Amino acid sequence: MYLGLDLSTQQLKGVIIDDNLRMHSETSVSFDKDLPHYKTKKGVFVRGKQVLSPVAMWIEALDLLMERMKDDDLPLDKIRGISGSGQQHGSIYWSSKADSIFESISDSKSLVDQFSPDAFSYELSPNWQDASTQAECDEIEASVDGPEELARITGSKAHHRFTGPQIMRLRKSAPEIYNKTSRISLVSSFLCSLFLGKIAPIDPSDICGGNFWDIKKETFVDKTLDCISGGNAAELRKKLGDVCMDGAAQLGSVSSYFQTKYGFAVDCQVMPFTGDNPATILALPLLERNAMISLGTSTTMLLSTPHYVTSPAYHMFAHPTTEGYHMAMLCYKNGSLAREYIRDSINQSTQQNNSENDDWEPFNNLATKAGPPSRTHPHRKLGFYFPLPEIIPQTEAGTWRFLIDSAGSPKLCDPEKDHEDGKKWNLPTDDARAILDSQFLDIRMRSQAFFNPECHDAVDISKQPSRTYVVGGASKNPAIADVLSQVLGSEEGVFRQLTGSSNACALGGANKAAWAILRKQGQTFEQFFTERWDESQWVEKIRDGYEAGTWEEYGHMLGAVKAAEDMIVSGKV
Ligand code: XUL
Repeated sequence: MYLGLDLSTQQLKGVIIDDNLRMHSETSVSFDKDLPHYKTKKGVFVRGKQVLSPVAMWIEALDLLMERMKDDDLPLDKIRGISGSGQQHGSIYWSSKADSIFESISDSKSLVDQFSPDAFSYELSPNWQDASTQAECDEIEASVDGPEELARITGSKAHHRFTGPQIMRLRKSAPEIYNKTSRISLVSSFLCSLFLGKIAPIDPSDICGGNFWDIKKETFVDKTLDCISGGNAAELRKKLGDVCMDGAAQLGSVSSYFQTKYGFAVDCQVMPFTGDNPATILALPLLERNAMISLGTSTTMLLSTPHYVTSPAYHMFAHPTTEGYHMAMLCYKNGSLAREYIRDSINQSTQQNNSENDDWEPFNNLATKAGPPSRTHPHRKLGFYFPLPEIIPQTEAGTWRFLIDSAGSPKLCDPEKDHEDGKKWNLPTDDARAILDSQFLDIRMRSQAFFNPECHDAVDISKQPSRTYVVGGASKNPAIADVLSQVLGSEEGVFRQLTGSSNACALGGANKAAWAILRKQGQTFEQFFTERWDESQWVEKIRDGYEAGTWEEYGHMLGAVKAAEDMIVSGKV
């Protein structure tokens, strides 16, 4: 058996799988519900633009999760390997007492009572939703000649939530805390440390979420470390510790605390933990040109690719398991919430329902009836709906609707007033298709660089995924899945994950642990997984994917998407 953990924003989850990577059990602890004394809302405290979580809550959650697993008689004694994941970018600040606390840990007391508060120089951990570090981002980008260059070296431009800007803000706003910090962990390596019984190294993928790791050279970037640390790169490098470049490294046995208290075997091994997104791509054998799209509160597209193609518009990470590969990620803040606003206004306007009603049928009917765009029947529309400030394209909150003229140029439109080729924008009915088209067209526009990078023809069929896996709540909505397939294509089809889709990150961690223990010499994670993979048990094909003609018509919209987004970002609308 193999154990995979995931320390996410609102929950700590644990899954156990067997040798064939089949799910055995799923257990979870919800922070707000199960640990209400920390008084978090959705797992965090919001203080203006700052978003933070109490570290003690996570430690207490771990004992609670283990107790639940033990109470359920789960075979903890049969677990041979442990790995897992954590929300990306968060940082944990250890004090100089941490090492001795790890060494003297006793099973007669809880973990939280032994670690908190003395093992930490800061009792809070900045969360990925934090948006307080614009000044730090500007300085870090300037330290390497701008966002393009920072993305080229580290895989991403500077982002508010990234660990580097967060450490820098803490150093500037609370230098006494920074100076008292002897080590800094990421959420993933922090959770790994608790199992290992000492501070664990960061893994090759999660380290890429800090704006301080050179992906190609596999070293820290002195220039950004220098900027973040205020001129003492060497000291910050020491605080961050080693990066373990082997995702399957056996770091050591699970600590005696877990052996005695929960019955883990003496030789149960702990492997590096990774970020939640890199762990998600390990929930399936995600091969080259396969895409994974998560349609949740936010929308995320993940790809495994040998091509290292960078841009300030998205993220590249080192692959968590497979040498020579990278994980590309598009991360949109406005996913299902934006779609729900339109669904609600449609329901209100048809007087069928009130805003409490979450019926998708009227929205779906309108989206389906509108059909895909066509150059010969020019009613092409694009709509950008950002109730929250958006990451891609980076812009403030707002709504923008465009009519596309016959030459393919977008014109900002005032709904129900402006006309283009005799067509106008009907509110709110036209919003249904427009939001789906625009959300998926943006994914297509930005991800095409990874499919056959030598080819620059946007409507060459090699510029689409070979297959797409969809996960998350909205993947069950048939109209949304239809539009997604029509826009993005996918030669082999669009598939939905059947098991473990709500625990994909924890499952990916467990799969990684199994691979680390069971792999044959030189066997990659994908080879190991494919050997055990019975497709019909794991995924269901929900759409054919590539639809000749339609996919090309959408390709002819890409220029308009780029032009419309440029207008929004530059304010020239
Ligand atoms: C990725 C990101 C989030 C977190 C939390 O860059 O910020 O997806 O990993 O899930």
